[in-house]
Amino acid sequence: MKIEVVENVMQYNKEEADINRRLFKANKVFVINILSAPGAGKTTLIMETIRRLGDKYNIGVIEGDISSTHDSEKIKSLTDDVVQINTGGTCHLNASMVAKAVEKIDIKKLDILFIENVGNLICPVGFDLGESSRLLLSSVSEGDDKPVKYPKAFVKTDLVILNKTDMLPYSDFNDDFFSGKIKELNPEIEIIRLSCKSGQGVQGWIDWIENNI
Ligand SMILES: Nc1nc2c(ncn2[C@@H]2O[C@H](COP(=O)(O)OP(=O)(O)OP(=O)(O)O)[C@@H](O)[C@H]2O)c(=O)[nH]1
Ligand SMILES: [Mg+2]
Repeated sequence: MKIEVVENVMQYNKEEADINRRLFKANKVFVINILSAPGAGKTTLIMETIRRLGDKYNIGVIEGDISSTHDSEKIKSLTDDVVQINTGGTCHLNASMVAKAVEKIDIKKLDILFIENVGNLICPVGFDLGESSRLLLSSVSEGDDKPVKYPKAFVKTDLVILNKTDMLPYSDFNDDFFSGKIKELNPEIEIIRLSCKSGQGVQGWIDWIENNI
């Protein structure tokens, strides 16, 4: 009985995600769902991307957090097209929350929509939001063992970014171990290494967007 309820929830989410996907496609919006642990740099990466691509594309942002408008206020300094979802304790976004948030944005005028998921490497993984691509953002300060401990997050993604590479000289992060584990889990996946702080490698991410949009 319990299993049936869980399946129903996931089936409902899938149907809602498909509706979102059709809406995004009809409006030619490239939607990127960003997953990471808390503090890996999702908001910083979104802001850096808007700084670099904001003159060329109309970029909107849906900010997912358990509470507060802290991140959306930062984004607001760069674009008006930002909507905050406060999940009120739920540890991930779902497709219905995104559908409601999208009603508050002029989706027709957007080229790119970032969805910053709730910082968490477990719960958001199973919830399709209707995105075009999923990005798993990891960072040097979290350690090199995240692919071992949270494997599903590294399997169900279209791209992995390793952020905060400016911290490599001050840490014992082993990139061979990190990338080796990811390749075992997801042999075809691309890994982009960058630092939002120094700017090193960020162009690789910008190129990835422009090649996939
Ligand atoms: N050293 C260094 N710090 C960074 C880098 N990118 C982001 N940070 C810092 O990391 C901290 C967290 O960054 P955020 O962008 O808020 O991270 P987040 O993933 O959005 O965090 P949550 O929304 O709380 O999950 C901030 O103090 C950033 O300035 C980087 O490349 N290098
Ligand atoms: Mg954030």
